[in-house]
Amino acid sequence: MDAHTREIIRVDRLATGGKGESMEAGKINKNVVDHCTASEYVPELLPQGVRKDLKPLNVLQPEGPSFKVQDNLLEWQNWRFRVSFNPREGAVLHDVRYGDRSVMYRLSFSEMTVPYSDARYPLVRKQAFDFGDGGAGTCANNLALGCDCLGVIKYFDAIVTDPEGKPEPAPNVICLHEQDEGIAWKHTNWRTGRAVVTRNRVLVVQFIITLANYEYIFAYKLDTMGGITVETRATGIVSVVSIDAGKTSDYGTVVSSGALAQNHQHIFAIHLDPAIDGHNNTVVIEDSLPVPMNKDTNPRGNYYEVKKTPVTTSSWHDADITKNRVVKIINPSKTNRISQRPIGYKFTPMPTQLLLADPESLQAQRALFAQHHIWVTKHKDGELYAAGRYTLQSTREHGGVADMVARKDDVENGDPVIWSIFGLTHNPRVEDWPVMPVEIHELKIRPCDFFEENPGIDLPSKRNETSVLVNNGGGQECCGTNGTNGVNGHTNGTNGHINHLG
Ligand SMILES: [Cu+2]
Repeated sequence: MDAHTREIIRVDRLATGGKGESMEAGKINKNVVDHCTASEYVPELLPQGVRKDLKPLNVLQPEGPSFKVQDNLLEWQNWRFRVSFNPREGAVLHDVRYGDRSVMYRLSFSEMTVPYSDARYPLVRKQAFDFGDGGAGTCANNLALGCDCLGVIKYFDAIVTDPEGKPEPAPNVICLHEQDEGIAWKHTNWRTGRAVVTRNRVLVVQFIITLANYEYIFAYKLDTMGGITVETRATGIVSVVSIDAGKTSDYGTVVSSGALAQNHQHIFAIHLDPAIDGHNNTVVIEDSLPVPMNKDTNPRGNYYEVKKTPVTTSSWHDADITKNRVVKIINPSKTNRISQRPIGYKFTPMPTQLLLADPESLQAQRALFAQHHIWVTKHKDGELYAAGRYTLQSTREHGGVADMVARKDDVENGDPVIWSIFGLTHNPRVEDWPVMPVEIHELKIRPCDFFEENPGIDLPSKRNETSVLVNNGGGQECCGTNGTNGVNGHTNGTNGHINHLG
């Protein structure tokens, strides 16, 4: 359609064939959906109803939450930061501090592209940029109590712009809550049997977007041991096209009679603007490498080398599991008193598959960011978008990370920005229909010689008084009496057979 005259110019008919068949649409089949079957996900429409044997699991916080909120300032377990919300990126964390020390200047979800792999026209054009095209903030859900998270919840409202450019209130677009995250650390002294166990807890800052068929759940999780996890969850309904009855296809999976879910990728970009005890930071690529046996330095062959390479110029890097590649962000002018190494934070770039489309293809040209796991650029105000500011109907990525890196800025001992790229190659399964179970990715940013001991060493190891034994509700001791861990030879002690380190 000509958008100005609203005149229909051409009708592109979709091919509905299978393996080995023409890329062109064949004879028009007026009964194209006759072989399709109904697929429901709304509970009251499910023919089998919902399962009945799941008992309630409640999160009770009788004394309220452990966080404090004042406007957009959040404080919790030594963490202190601000949260904001904008139409493009959704929720953003600012000025993240632990105690009185800065960790992160700005942390955000920057972009995501979803290129599809169906080679037939016009499906070759299927490629979403959820942040640049749709706007993560604009598409954010209005979250509801007792639905999207459990426990004591704080919601934040925001203002977005409507299509006329007018301000529009967006209620409950961010939720904040605490979550039990399993065991934080534990040790049982095998000589005395004394077990000390603590629980990790995370503060979750979450927002959820619905972009047409898909849902994405984005969360920043700050933990009680100085770590920050950036989490993405993909769910919703996979995108499908019609396929003739009985046929299969190389372009995807038949997930329901007549419905072909095409193969595609979801490639995310996280924007990390660190401030490790100030802005004077350096990015270091750390590899662990084998060392050949050598009579002077490695006489028995067990030694391996940890090689640290500072990133001096803006550049891209790729994950490498064969080298245990770690990205460290250090402050070269601050030394950890204990290790005598620079203080820092680190993360392991996720070794997920990068963009598969041919480098010359339109898909690849539009998403240069999706072709490497790590981009290191120099901070420049306003540079927040991995695929550039304007992605809608783009023909090439402009002003994205590839252009930023091409400036060859000096990034050592300056103000670097790191872009972490990861995602999933999603070749659908029948189980992804009619609505897809969450696919989770986590970027784990952890302190590395930032503290002088385990920052969670002072977590209480108190017995949880509400935990009960199955069936009788009795209170057998699991980790000691009076709220402390004690010697216990039964459930939590050692079994007396420890003869080896291990
Ligand atoms: Cu998918």
